[in-house]
Amino acid sequence: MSRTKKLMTLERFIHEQEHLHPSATGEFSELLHDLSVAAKLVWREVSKAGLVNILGSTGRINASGDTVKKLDEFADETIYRAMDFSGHLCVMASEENEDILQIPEEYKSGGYVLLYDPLDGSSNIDANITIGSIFSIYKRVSPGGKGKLEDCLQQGLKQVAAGYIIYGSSTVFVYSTGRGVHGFTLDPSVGEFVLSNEKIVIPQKGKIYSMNEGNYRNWDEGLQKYIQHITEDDKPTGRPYSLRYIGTMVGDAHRTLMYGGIFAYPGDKKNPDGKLRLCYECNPMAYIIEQAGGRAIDGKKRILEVQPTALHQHTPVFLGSVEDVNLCEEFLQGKR
Ligand code: P6P
Repeated sequence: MSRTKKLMTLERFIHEQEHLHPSATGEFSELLHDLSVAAKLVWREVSKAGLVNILGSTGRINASGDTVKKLDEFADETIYRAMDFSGHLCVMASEENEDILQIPEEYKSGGYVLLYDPLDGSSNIDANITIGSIFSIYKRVSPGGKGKLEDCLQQGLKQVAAGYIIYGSSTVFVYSTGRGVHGFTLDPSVGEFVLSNEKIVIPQKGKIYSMNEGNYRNWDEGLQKYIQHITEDDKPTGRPYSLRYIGTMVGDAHRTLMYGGIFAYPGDKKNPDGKLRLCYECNPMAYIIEQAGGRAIDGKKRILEVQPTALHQHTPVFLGSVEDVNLCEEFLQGKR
């Protein structure tokens, strides 16, 4: 019989990874397990969104000024409720909530911190375009008891794990704990995430750029020159690049991870810090891209080195293949 790919569930993989850390207590594995349960519950609603009247808006506006869609609210509550009783978290923070989210009094406070964007790209829900959930896990830094804001405002390089669930043509759980990036595809018939992409490595160079060129006229000159450069017709140097952009960071970043190239949401004259959130979107995605061998910068420095000062602060972001991000950086810094 031909040696097919090993039938490894996310559950089993998490526990195998745990054994690689002699000091592991199993807390971390249980956290990731609970997240995978939340992911399946969100998937169940996302996958039938067109059938059940949970499309449309709640009429609320979230901390980032975005209109909150019903599915957003469902995903936010589902993740919180799946994680709050674990006893492993001292505090959570969600992109949908202005302030940090305390663990209910009746549950034990633990040594980890969870930040999450429950449903990234929700403006695409009604058009059935790929959306996703994003998460970051940190160790607490406050001494004990209830978690604090300082636990949630850590540099991205302090993440002990990060990842996302992408609800697309299939549902894939992608994560890293610092030992490479791995993808697990949901098999709905058995309700298990099964290993589909072990050790994802991003290509050194791609042929796709992914940014909202509708903002081109507001971008700084260096970025405009970069776009002009990569869209010139020069076959020997692999140009012109193709533009692919769906307006869901999880989808655009996942395609960049799998195919290579560059994704960016730059700052511009109107919004110097861009639109994407440092803590909920850029840090986890930067962690994944770097773990896969790519780069993630804000135009001046590593995203993971930025010290957050506010939960919902925005940052410009340029992430993807090393050669593509390096070249873009040269144009941004006026070296080309
Ligand atoms: P624009 C979705 O609302 C989101 O936060 C990211 O997922 C996505 O990359 C970006 O905004 C899209 O923004 O301005 O291009 O519509």
